[in-house]
Amino acid sequence: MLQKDVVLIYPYFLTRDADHILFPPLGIAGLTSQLQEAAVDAAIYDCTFKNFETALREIVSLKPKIVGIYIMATMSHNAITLQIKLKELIPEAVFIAGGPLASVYPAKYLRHFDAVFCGEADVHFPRFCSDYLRSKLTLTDFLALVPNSEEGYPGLATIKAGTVQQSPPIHLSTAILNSLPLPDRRQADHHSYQKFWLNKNGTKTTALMTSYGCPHDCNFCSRPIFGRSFRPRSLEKIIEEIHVIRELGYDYLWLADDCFTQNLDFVAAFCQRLHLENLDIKWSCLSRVDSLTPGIVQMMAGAGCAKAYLGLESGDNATLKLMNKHTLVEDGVRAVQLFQDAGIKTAGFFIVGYPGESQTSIDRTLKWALELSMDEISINVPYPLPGSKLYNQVKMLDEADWDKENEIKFIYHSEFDSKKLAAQIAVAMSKFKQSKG
Ligand code: B12
Repeated sequence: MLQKDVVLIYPYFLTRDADHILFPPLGIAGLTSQLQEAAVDAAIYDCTFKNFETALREIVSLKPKIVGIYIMATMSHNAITLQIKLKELIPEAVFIAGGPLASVYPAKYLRHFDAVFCGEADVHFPRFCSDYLRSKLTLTDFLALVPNSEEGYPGLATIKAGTVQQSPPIHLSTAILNSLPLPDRRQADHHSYQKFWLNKNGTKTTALMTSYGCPHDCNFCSRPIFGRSFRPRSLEKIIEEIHVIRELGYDYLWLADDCFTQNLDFVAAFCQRLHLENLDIKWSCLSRVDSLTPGIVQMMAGAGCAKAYLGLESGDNATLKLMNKHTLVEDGVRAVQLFQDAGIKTAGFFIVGYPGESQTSIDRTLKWALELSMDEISINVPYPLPGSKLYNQVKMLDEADWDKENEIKFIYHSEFDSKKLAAQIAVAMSKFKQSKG
């Protein structure tokens, strides 16, 4: 393998972790294109289809000067183990962490990494790598010249004189986001990803972002990277990216936006354009249940939307209020009907055991989840992600760890009995499966 200046690692191992949904990582693909545009030789190392030992050997063979590791919930242990082993094998390399979990716990990851980039790392992380590599300085000497302010590298956290120093992260403007090169999708193992999806549901699915951020403030949600400022991408860029995706052989898009139906003018423009381009591609998206119109849902169907994932959360208006969801049960009923009428499949997310809700509210939610006749449902207990209001509201268990997948188990001190709730959820899920034949 050729030597690389920067290697960006996605520390997810299909062989070691539970199998569910897989996509080539988009964040590090974007950063890689930006590094390449800045004439920095960069590679993506996606561990998904590798085993740990092969990954270590192949990364070391690239002799990177900078190793960047993405960290989100469930990947913390893998990321730290990789960093420790790689540091033994390539001690001269600089190790940098980024991504959603690293962004909320920079001090924790600075115990292992030389630096953490918090929040949106576009533009500033590639600039940091390029400046550092060109400087020929040691990292300590280079960092000594960097101010801890927006004039330095927004989002950069390091340890200086024994204390954590950080430049506050910033949200990039729509104009800047639209000026970025498309993510480098060429390096992904498309054969393995497509084989996985064909076996799973007969499609060849990959992820695409059409917008960033969500202005809503649901208490259980954390928005560690893109925050509350909704920024749609330019349609030109989106369509160009879908052409690339089609050329790579994919036929189905998972729109990974925080909330795709946030701005209905944008949704309408996207659907019109997709329809005109005749790209012959189906897609799914995540939608809120309020403010939809029959017209927009029909346009989505006409443009290839095959499934909408709806954040229904609770069948009880008082609980929706506790969640600060700003929707009503009636909005949910209407939204499910609109999608069903348009021939779009529906999947619903429900939460039971929310702090402060009653047993009657839980029973109502479980009953409602079955009554809606959706195509897929997912029911879980709250999962307070760091950065969410819920996280600050509850007392986390000492053993709560972000490596565990979201199983039906409280990771905080709850007033509900998790075994009883898990049994209730199991009954509801089994009735749901029976209803689907
Ligand atoms: C697609 C997606 C998935 C996919 C796969 C992830 C993937 N391949 O990217 C699937 C559906 C499998 C998934 C599953 C889960 N997900 Co998810 N997912 C997303 C989603 C919707 C989009 C990710 C994406 O592509 N973003 C677009 C790119 C451009 O952003 P990015 O990856 O964050 O990259 C930017 C920065 O983070 C940074 N950066 C990224 N990598 C690096 C590396 C370095 C070195 C540096 C310096 C910077 C850096 O720079 C990038 C550009 O600004 C996000 C929400 C979101 N809007 O981002 C949630 C999100 C990442 N998921 C989340 C969660 C909780 C989960 C689950 C645990 C859910 C569950 N309960 O089961 C699972 C576990 C996954 C697993 N594999 O173990 C949380 C993570 C929270 C946290 N604090 O870690 C998020 C943020 C959603 C949320 N609001 O809570 N997810």
